[in-house]
Amino acid sequence: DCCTPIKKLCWWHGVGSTADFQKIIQERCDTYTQTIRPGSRSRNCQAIRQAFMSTFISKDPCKATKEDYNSLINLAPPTVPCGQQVFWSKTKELAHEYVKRQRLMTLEDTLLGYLADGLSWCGEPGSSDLNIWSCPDWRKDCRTNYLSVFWEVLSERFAESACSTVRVVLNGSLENAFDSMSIFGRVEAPNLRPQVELEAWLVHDTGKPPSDSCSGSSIRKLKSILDGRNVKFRCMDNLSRDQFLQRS
Ligand code: C8R
Repeated sequence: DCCTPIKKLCWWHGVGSTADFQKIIQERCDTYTQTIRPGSRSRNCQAIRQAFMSTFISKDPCKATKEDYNSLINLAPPTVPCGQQVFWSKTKELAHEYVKRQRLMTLEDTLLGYLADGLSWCGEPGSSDLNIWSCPDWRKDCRTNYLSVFWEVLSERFAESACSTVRVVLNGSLENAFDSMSIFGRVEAPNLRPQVELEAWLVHDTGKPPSDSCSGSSIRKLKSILDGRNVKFRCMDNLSRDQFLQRS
């Protein structure tokens, strides 16, 4: 049993909750609302922190539902101005570098994405504490854990709100630059609205030949998901990381 109580704590296969989780959420929220986006409509960081905690505290860490996150997401929906949205898959650091140079935004540039980036959290039934020892792993324990469901539901809302032209930065150094099991593949691409235009950029490591291209089977798969939703698609390939960042 993956959840044998030892010292009343469950031992899962994933990393435990980030130390000082609440404090980090509060501090990041204050920084975001006061320094990073001071123009954004004023948000109550104490209420956001409390709403975040109550999504998972005292609950079975394997029984997260999208609904658990509704009230939190409604306090700070992950929307960005039309035409500024950037998705990524297996290119997190590059995508962030890219948006910094442009007036563009990833999910981590919205409040909830910024708060949660790089953190881990889970609770346990019958306790008001976070489990700092371990949290369920997506593969080994359960898919319906709070961390996975958070990114899925936040990404879904982010994709649903897309308008005009949006971009995705894909990793051209992988054999399959488009992964239909990734969050971009499972959640974001299938939730783009009709009439949105998606521009895919396949970017490979500088100094190496690309491993996938716009005519490869993984991108054809992406195209077919989008065709089914009437989403327009353009694809740019054979760009090294340096070329991509320079033209941006
Ligand atoms: N998105 C998903 N996951 C995110 C995330 C984010 O913004 N930010 C973080 N830190 N994570 P991957 P993908 C964490 O396989 O599956 C959105 C989560 O723990 O390289 O295609 C974003 O809008 C998650 O399990 O990419 C982006 O467009 C991994 O990082 C896609 O979804 C995902 O890493 C990226 O998700």
